[in-house]
Amino acid sequence: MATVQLGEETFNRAKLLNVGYTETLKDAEYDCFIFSDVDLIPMDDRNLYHCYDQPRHFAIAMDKFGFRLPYAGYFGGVSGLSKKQFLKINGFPNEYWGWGGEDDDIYNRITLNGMKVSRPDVRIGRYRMIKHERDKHNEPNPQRFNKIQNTKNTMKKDGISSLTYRLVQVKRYPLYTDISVEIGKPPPRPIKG
Ligand SMILES: [Mn+2]
Repeated sequence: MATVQLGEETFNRAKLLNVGYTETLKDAEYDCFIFSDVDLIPMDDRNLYHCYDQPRHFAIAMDKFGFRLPYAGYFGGVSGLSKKQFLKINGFPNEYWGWGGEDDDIYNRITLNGMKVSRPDVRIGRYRMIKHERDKHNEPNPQRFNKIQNTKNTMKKDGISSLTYRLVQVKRYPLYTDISVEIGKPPPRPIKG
């Protein structure tokens, strides 16, 4: 399943992943979900895409970070959760607009709900990222530092339980389904002064 955000509003990665989860379950009763950025190519076929007894972080050694984990709580790129693990954390946050922070929020959700992140060996969890410039409409989110301090308070309300979107197009191909959605825009920010 590939999910595409229509329109010209700020990009929202985690909300699109929630859409992917929801739409996938309309096809069959899947119990394991692998969430991958489009630009990450796994380099080692021992990095097995299935679910584990704890939420899995697969992309732990990306070329752009010198094939190392950039920091202990990193959960970006490619991850995998069972349906049970996903629901335990109320899915992913819908309110991270623009680049950054949503993966840290997901990491917080996992640890705050008494789970631990599972990872492959660093020699196995290697990835190449297809080189790209910063995408339009995906500027760094200046609210991200503040928001990841508040996961404990926000995760119960903001997540799969509060997900809304409008399905616009579903295109089925032999190996994947392409989904285009309208997911809205960030709330207006109060003007200081
Ligand atoms: Mn990238």
